[in-house]
Amino acid sequence: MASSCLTKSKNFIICNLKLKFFSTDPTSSCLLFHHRHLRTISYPQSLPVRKRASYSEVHPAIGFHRCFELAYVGRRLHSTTCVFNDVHQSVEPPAHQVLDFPGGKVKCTQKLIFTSNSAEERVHCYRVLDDNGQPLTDIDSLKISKELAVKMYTNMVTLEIMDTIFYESQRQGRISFYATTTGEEAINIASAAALNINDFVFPQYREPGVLLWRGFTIQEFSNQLFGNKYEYGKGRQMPIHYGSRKHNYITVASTVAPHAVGAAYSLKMEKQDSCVITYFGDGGTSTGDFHAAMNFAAVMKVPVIFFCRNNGWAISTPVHEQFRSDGVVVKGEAYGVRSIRIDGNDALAIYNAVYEARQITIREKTPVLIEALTYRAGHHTTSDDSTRYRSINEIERWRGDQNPVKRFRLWIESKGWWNDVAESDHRSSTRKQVAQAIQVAERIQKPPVADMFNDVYDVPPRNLNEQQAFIQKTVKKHRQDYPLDVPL
Ligand SMILES: Cc1ncc(C[n+]2csc(CCOP(=O)(O)OP(=O)(O)O)c2C)c(N)n1
Repeated sequence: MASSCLTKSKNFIICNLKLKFFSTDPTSSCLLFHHRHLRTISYPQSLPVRKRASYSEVHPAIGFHRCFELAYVGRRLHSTTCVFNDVHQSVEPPAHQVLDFPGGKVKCTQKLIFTSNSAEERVHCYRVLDDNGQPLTDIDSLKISKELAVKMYTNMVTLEIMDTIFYESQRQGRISFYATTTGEEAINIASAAALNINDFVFPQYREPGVLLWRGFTIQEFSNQLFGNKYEYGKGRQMPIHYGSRKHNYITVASTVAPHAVGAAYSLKMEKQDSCVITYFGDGGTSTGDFHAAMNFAAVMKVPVIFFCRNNGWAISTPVHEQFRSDGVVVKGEAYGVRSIRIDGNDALAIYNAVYEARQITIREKTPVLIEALTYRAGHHTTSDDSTRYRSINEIERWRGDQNPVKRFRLWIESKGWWNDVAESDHRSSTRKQVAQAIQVAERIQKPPVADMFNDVYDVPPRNLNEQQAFIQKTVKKHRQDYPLDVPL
């Protein structure tokens, strides 16, 4: 099987060309990992077996290829058993004692073995395009049309341009704050492309591309960043906290997962044919909320896609200081959630994985976890300088060789769907649109101060009325200290 390697945080992860979500059904015969002492797939009844050897005993001489083809080749192989053709003898394995436990029957073992805490063999990473944008497998079966592919690419470029210009406008002091999505353009756009507009999006904050894909205009983005009166949050939020009811995009609040699971649960109760997707970073998985949400979703069989953008860093904390596990994907297994690790810089891999996850979650009314390996190629936000805690070489490598936009461009160019002229036309018209939208947004009046006090209570409580009266009095008294374009 062809495979390639993704270097991340000094460890290698093997890239896998097969789209497989780990099953969490303990009765499934394709399970490699469920009962650690037992591999049901590996024992053809006709094959007499006396000895079952651990993976580490047999690797690499025998049995290796068989294990390798499976989607999951994680640390648990060290405590599981492998079949190999030239170690078969004529004695049947001893019958297992079975513990009839309330959570399900468990076979007993006489081996005193603790599971390993080190992931020497890491979970494979699903990938379709290689670093040069060439397919690693037959992708005609994907049925990605020229129209869809070009739309995905142009949206990625638009996002890139928005990031560049909005970031600069913060540097010029025109807006107070910004966070780029640099390096994660494919995650944003390809995941959005695989969803349906009826699916609800619960973003973290680095997913504006999902909203862009759904039709939020550059003017709407600009209005939010400048906090003018046309901004849907009425200027109550920091820049980048976008939200749009008509696009089923819940307002950014840096919240991780439980509210998304609750919404997905209600979709299930209402028997809707749609799902919820919730995005978060590797750092977000260190919150208790992530774990509560995963467990609730698994137990209540909730149609939610947990999409972890594992971009290597949570502000200045690298992933190896975030968790000791093999990333995030293995946590899905712990909670009984079907899971997959994918290359987050390969738009086609992301599209396939989200498309399939959506089918699974709606059809089976069950959660799915996707861990997309990528890299935060920009600073955390405009409040950060990432060169203080990571090398410029590391950043440059991900901006260059691993750039998801470049990789996808190589693919569409090789299909004859894109060329230099189309590229330069799209870039120059998008730059103009963003620049113009900023100029317009900047000139629009701010929302009135009164908007800070309305929309929550039908009848505002006394303390809010008092606060509103106090602020009006203060602003009137010190008019020169407050912006004149903000009505009271
Ligand atoms: C409970 C909580 N703790 C801390 C923060 C402050 N904070 C905001 S973003 C962030 C880093 C999150 O990193 P990650 O989830 O990996 O996402 P990324 O920024 O890398 O996309 C932190 C610590 C927060 N918002 N909430």
